This record gives sequence, structure tokens and C-alpha cells, in this order.
Amino acid sequence: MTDDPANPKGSAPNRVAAASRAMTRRRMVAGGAGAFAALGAPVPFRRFMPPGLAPVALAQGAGDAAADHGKPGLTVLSRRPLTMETPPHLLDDDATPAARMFVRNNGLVPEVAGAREETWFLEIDGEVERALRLSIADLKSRYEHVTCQLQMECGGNGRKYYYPGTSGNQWSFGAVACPEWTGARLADILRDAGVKPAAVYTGHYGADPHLTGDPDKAPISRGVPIEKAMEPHTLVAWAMNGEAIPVLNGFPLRLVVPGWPGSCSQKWLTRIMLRDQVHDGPKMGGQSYRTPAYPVAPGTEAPDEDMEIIRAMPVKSLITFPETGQTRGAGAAFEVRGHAWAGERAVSAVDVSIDFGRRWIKADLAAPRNRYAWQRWRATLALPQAGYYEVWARATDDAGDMQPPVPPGWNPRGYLNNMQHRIAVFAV
Ligand SMILES: Nc1nc2c(c(=O)[nH]1)N[C@H]1C(S)=C(S)[C@@H](COP(=O)(O)O)O[C@H]1N2
Ligand SMILES: [Mo]
Repeated sequence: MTDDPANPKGSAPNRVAAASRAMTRRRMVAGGAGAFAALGAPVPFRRFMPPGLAPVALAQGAGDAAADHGKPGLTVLSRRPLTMETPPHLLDDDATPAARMFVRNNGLVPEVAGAREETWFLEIDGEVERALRLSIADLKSRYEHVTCQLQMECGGNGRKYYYPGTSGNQWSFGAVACPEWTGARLADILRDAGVKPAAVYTGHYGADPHLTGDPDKAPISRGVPIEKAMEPHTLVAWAMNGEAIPVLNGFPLRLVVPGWPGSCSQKWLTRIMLRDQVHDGPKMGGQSYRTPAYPVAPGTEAPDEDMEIIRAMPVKSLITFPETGQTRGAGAAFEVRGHAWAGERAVSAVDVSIDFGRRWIKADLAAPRNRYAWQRWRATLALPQAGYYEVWARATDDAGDMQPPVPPGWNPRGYLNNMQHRIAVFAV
């Protein structure tokens, strides 16, 4: 590509930018044959390209700097409430740094910056023998400290790719993270309070105000079945990567419920109530974080009474290196790598393809650092001749579930899209 005067040689990002401009000029919105011209490169595996496939190189937009919020490079999806996602190539670290963890707020960010461990309290009540009111200092002194890496993904991650579109944040791939958390096991705290036999569910409360500012309304209050609350990796966390949790990610105290929709992991945590029924707080009922009990045709509605609460998240993977749009020498070996995770399960295989899914190459897959940590995968690839390629990655979990190439099971709110991640690579 040489139509960029600032960069006549056409470095990889500029190839993509130039291709995008060419695309706009041609007013091409769909994929298919016309899209190839806009790529500015031959497509050696073109014969394997599904008809109508839109090349991923043409699908990217410029990242909206989120540096004001201490998260440079993240894409701001909405400002009120504040939501930001992480481009996949910024998720390459083994443990996600604070500056690269996505943000999903349902309400306003509470005034918490001045909170101290003696002045922030967690209340435990409901179906317990003894209600507790514990400061963070109490939590730290009374319960065993646990440190582990836990993946957290928004239930709506990938929503952008459902067709027809569904309402909610238009996440692409970046509403996922796997930092290292330190805290107490929720199970230890609940045992201390004495779980009554009637307790079947938790209800979580945080300090964030509702968007309307109405003090009687909570923006979100979700819960989990008591078995998941008692699972030893469900943590009440006061630290992330050995430091205070960022304000936007729940400082000074949050719940971490790994493998389940991120919405279960209450930020700015103030109270956990044990319930004798499924919790009925805001965003537990109706269409929120729920999918139809049966497959529905795309674009149709399902009545609230036919919706089921989402439990574990499905198997998924990301390509975190290289960044999409990069150039490699034809025939030269290069590394591709990323992470894979699978809700309550372990990932058993990751495969990659450079020919639009015609053939798959097994990647090396590392064991998780602990249960519920994502797993690192790597593969060495070589692109046979000059031209445009896509690298696709596909993870399989230990129950045999595999990521589909297209969004699975359309549902009214666009949850649980675990389609394969694709990047563009140019060979020269
Ligand atoms: N108090 C509170 N907790 C919350 C939310 C919220 O709006 N308020 N959003 C939830 C949702 S939907 C997700 S996906 C995760 C996101 O966590 P993060 O913002 O730290 O990435 O937080 C969850 N916990
Ligand atoms: Mo979420």
C-alpha cells in the first residue's frame, strides 16, 4: 500500500488504515469478492474463504484513548455508565495489569478513594446464625489470605457480533481479564457467620449509586447459588496484583466469582445477604443475564418466564500476540500466542488456522496456574507466500465443547458469544 503519503512503505498498521479507507471509498459494507481489492494484498488461501466473509483487517476501528481513567489504550464504549474494553493485543500479560483490566459499570462510580481498611465494612446477614459486620482490617486478621489468578469475563462479551444486533454494551472481545487477586474465601466468612440450612443463594450489594442518583435504588445486585459461594476460589478480595484494587475495578473490596458472568463479582462490596430463595435484586430477573431455556430464532423474543440465569461462561480463547494487522516475512517462522479459559472447566486443546479454518494446527497449551486461571497457548506458524492471511484460534474444553467460527445460539440480549477470535497478518 503506498497511498499513505506519511508512510510510503506502508507499515502494517498503515496497510490496515489504508485498506479501511479504500473500503470506505468503495462503500463496501459486506465481505465477499469486492473486499479483496480493498486489502491491497493477494489472499493465497482465498479458495478456502467462506463466501461473504468480511476480512478482519477491515473490521477494526481506532481505539478511543482511555488514558484519563488510568487505562491508556482501552476503548471507551460508554461514558455514563463508564464502560471500557481492552483490545486483545493489550491482554498479552500472563496476569492482567490494573491498567489493562476492562471496566463495566452499571451505575455511577462511588466516592471511595478515601476508604481505609478500618472504615470500610462488609455486612453478612440473612440466613446466617450470626450477622457479621467486618472491616477490611477484620477480614485480613480473621481469615486465611488466598492469592490466585482468576479469570473474569462479562456475560455480554462478544455481543457486538450477534446478528441481528441486541441491546447492551457492544463489546467485541475485550471484556475479559485474569489478574491475580488476594483476599479471603467467601466460604470462610460465611462459615464464621454460620450458614443456615435454608440458605440457597447469595445477594450482593455494592456502594455505587444508581444512574438516576436515587439513593433507594441499586444499579445492580446479583447473587449465586450457595454452592458457588462456598467454592474455595470465590473470594472477597482487597488486592489485585499485590496492590490496592483500582477504584474503577471495585476498590477497596470486591467479590470475585471466577468462571461465571462478571456481573456476579460485585464491586465496592458492602453486604452479602444469604437468601432462602433465588436472589431477586436488580438485574437478576427479566432478560438480564438470562438466556432462553430453548433455542430461539435470531431476532425473536422470549418471555421472561422462559429465561434461565446464566451460570458458567463457555470455552473461549484470544490471540494476544501479534496485534492484528502486523506484517511477517513470507516463509519465516513466527510466534502466535494468547490465552484460553473455560468457565468452570479446563481447556484441553487450542488449535490455530491460517487458511480460514480449512486445516488446524495444534498449539502448545500450558496448565493453568491455579484452577480458574486462564491458560497460555503458543504456536509457531509460517505463511507460505506473500499476501493476506488471517490467524484463527479455537479452544476446546475438557468436556469436548469447542468454540464455533460464528456467534453461537443467538439470544435476545446477546450473551455468551464465544466465537473464535481472528487476526489479520500480512506476509511480504
Ligand atoms: N457494584 C457493582 N459491581 C459490579 C458492577 C457494577 O455495575 N456495580 N458491574 C458488574 C459487571 S456487569 C461486570 S462484567 C464486572 C466487571 O468488573 P470490572 O469493571 O472490574 O472489569 O463487575 C460487576 N460488578
Ligand atoms: Mo458484565
